Amino acid sequence: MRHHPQVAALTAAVGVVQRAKPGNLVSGDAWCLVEDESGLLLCVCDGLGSGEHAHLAAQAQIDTVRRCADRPLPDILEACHTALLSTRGAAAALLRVDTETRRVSYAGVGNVEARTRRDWPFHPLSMRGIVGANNFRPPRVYEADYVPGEWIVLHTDGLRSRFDLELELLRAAQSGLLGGGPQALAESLCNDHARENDDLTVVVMQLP
Ligand SMILES: [Mn+2]
Repeated sequence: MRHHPQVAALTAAVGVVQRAKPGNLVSGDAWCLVEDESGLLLCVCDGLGSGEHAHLAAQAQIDTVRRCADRPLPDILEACHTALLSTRGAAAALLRVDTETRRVSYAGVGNVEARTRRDWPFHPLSMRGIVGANNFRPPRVYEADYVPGEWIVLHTDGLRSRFDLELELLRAAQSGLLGGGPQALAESLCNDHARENDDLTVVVMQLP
């Protein structure tokens, strides 16, 4: 199922593929993109397990991110942790893109990952833990400068993480696929690297 309702009005180029585990009506993954004057905030999350209860945890995460979007990343995740205590919990990653200072920052907990090109010295890692579980601690925040046009992928564990973004971009450029922008790359990553038996969310962004 493709799903990119918020994307049309944005200056950032974003591609998204999201689909539920086969046999499930709802996905336990969720994502959102919030835009303000100074930039963008992207969240991708994966409610524990799958189905309705995972979906509820992921929606609580997204609701909280939208409500707290102007706060520092660790504060947003703390607020999410509180909001998710009554749920199963979720893995979550946040990416802030400050388009004025051309800085990006990332904070992640659990099995949601960010992938970047080798040449860009920004390789943020998600910390162990679950938002909404007792072992939660606010994660480390990774920051870097960026040049407009740079690529980043955030994905849940419905996508195998053993791909090389640099290589994928090179292949996509050579085959003409990159003319389709981030959406074409997101679909290609899913075709080649999706796990069969999990919810899947892949967000590809070309930074503005
Ligand atoms: Mn998952």
